[in-house]
Amino acid sequence: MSKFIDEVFIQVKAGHGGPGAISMRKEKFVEFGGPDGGDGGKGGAVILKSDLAVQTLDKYIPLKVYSGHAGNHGEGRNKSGKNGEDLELKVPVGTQVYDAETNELIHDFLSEDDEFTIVRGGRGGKGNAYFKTATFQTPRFAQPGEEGETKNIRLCLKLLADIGIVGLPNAGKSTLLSKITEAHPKVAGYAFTTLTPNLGVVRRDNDTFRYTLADIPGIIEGASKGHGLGLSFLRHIERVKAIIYLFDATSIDIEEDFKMLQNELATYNKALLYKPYLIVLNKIDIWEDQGFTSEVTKKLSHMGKIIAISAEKETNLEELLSSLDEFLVKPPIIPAS
Ligand SMILES: Nc1nc2c(ncn2[C@@H]2O[C@H](COP(=O)(O)OP(=O)(O)OP(=O)(O)O)[C@@H](O)[C@H]2O)c(=O)[nH]1
Ligand SMILES: [Mg+2]
Repeated sequence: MSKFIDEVFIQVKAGHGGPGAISMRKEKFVEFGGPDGGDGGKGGAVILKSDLAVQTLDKYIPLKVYSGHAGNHGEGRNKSGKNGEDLELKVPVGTQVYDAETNELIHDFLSEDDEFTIVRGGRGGKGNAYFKTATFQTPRFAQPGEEGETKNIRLCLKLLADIGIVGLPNAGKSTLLSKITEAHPKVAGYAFTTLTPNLGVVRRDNDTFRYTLADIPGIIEGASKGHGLGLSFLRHIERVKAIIYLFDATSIDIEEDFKMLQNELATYNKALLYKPYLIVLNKIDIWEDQGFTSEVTKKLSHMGKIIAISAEKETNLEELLSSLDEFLVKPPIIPAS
């Protein structure tokens, strides 16, 4: 199984500028050739680029230094040194780049193929030809080239899903994701089957309208204190437009479960409580008497909008999806000309 690394500290270091050359022209019949030392090349930058094919930060080695190449030396005959090659580092869409020292957000990769130069290469040094003046004909010195910038950064991946599914372990979150998207997350009858977030794409209206859904690990009471899998994965639902609170409809006290989930979410980030949400009661197939479903739904109606489903038996999924559609802006219908 591939790792799912969503946070890493690294150092980025741009290339040193190449030194300028000290050189004097040597020509036949010219007794004193003038200075012709070329400038050094610029150091290579380090550029971060978002790429849809990259899904995690697991290729980054913690604390490793990622460097751009140094610029080449300048040469005689006024030849400039070659610029150092840039280093391009690919990151997943949704990666945020922080200054590791100040914790300031430097850049947020919100779309694919976004490029950001994180450190610039040093300027190449001027060769001695540059320093020649009317009164100073033979400078025998050149600049050494500047050092490239260095930064300690923290890369932090926050998935850009439209809707997040939150619930206790075993509620059926992954089952739901597997039924309404093409994703195939692991499903099993024990707690903490899901260890890292899963993403799936919902395709609506003949694929003219799509949105992404994130299934995250189950949350238990005390998760904010590190119980279960903790709460760090909640960063992946920080940016969703809406939350599905998914419950096992047969659980003893859904209202209590809901309060617990909201408490844990609030401990992580209070803003999560202000997101629009939908309450979904799953596993209604377990009841033989379906009258139970409407009874429970009615009893809990003060908690918000409720939809009762069976993810496994695919009951009421269309009703659920059309409610989810309302959280998102559909693209306008362009009339055929
Ligand atoms: N009867 C019934 N069982 C279901 C339904 N949905 C899921 N299950 C079962 O419930 C168990 C847990 O399902 P998962 O989808 O793995 O649950 P989860 O919420 O992702 O669990 P964690 O990843 O551990 O948090 C599995 O045995 C599923 O087959 C349903 O609608 N009806
Ligand atoms: Mg799961």
